[in-house]
Amino acid sequence: MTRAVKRVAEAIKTGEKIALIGDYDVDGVTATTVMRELFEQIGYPLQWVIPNRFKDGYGVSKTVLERVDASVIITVDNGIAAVEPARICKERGIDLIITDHHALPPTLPDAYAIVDQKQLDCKFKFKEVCGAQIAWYFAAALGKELGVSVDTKSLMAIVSLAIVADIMPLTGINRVMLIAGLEYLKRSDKAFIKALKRRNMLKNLNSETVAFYLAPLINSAGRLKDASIASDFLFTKSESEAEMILDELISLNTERKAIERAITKDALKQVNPSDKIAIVWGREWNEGVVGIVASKVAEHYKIPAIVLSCKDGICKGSGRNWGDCDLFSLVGEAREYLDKFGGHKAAVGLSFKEEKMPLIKSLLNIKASEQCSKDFTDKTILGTLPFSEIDFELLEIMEKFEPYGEANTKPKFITKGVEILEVNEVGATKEHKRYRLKDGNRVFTAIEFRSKSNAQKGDLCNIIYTISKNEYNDNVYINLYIEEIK
Ligand SMILES: [Mn+2]
Repeated sequence: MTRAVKRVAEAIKTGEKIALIGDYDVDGVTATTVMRELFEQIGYPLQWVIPNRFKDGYGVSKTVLERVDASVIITVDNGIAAVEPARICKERGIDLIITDHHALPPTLPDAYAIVDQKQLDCKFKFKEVCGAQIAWYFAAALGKELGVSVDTKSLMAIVSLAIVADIMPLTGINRVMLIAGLEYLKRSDKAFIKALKRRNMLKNLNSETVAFYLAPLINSAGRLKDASIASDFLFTKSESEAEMILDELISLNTERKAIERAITKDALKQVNPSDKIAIVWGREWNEGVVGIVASKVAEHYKIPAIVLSCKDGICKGSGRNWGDCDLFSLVGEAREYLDKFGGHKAAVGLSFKEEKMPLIKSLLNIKASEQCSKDFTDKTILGTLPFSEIDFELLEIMEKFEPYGEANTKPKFITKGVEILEVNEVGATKEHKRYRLKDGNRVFTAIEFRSKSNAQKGDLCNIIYTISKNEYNDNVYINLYIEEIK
């Protein structure tokens, strides 16, 4: 970090051109925006590029390098595997500064500086942080090096989105930065927050609304079109511009959902019941949604899943973990057959030649059966709970442990022998169900999203669920969210 910020400070003092290369997911978009804000605060021009998923692919590539004209290039949320681009930079006399958080490949790029907490000799205590957090530390360090005061609170507000979206464990520094960041975000006068509020689309700002609502919205730009739109959304100081971009993001997100639904349907059909890892593919599936489809397949079959889009003999895709596997080390077993590979325990990105598919499929299935335990039990279930124990006091205790997310999941409970008083299909496509459930003499309303059960009125069931407080017309209600009913 010291070497990196000294070089950038020198470039600023001597008036060199500086370029930034980001990434198209929420983490990369956020990290890019943090750096844009930083350079705006410093008052120095920054060229910035977020690679286009469809035209450029991931990370520093030849096409991206063609678009920048600078003697110093900084990467955020990518670069740790950029061996070839680093060589090209060196050849052209460009000092490449890599800031990344991903796991280290066997060969590191020959860059001017590498800032990645996963490096073995790195003393930074927290090993699971996201790219935007590394960018934030970079911003603070550069401000210090230049003797300029940087508004790190405003930057942390944006970083909080990435901590949730990049599925960082919500423990240690991540928890601290998330709580503080969300607080700054709530109080901030950022144009995109105002735009969301004006549309009545942001009643609560917490880790759940970020994960389920804000993150998909921001992601939709890179998945379908170009992630630069999303960075502009977070960056703009103009409310009218923020509202215009918001309209575009909303329509991209709607389109994304439709594409994703169609591909998920196809993908689910390809999985065999005996598979230990689902590896499914389609001809020219939209590369922007394969990651989400992978998490849907993983969730459905409760095994790790890789979803690939194949075109011109090359398959590119994303994997999502399930259970207690380490997906990065699992898929790493097939490294010799892969052209590109990167990621971490929970998610990977990869590409390989289509002809290698059968080989990779069988190899990873064998490795998965060895490395991923079959009797994975959901450690987030706290225990059984009779309805008589569900009250506002319990909710208050649960609120003290917020924000919930990865490695600090919202507690789930089991109640056995619950009677179904009423069941209704709800939602535009009737895919969700609303129940009235009775246990002892207490009755609660429960929601099951994307219902998989066919439990009927009058049945006695066992349920796994989380508890939420909902405010409606100035009244406060307790609702159950059903994970499983059977
Ligand atoms: Mn990332």
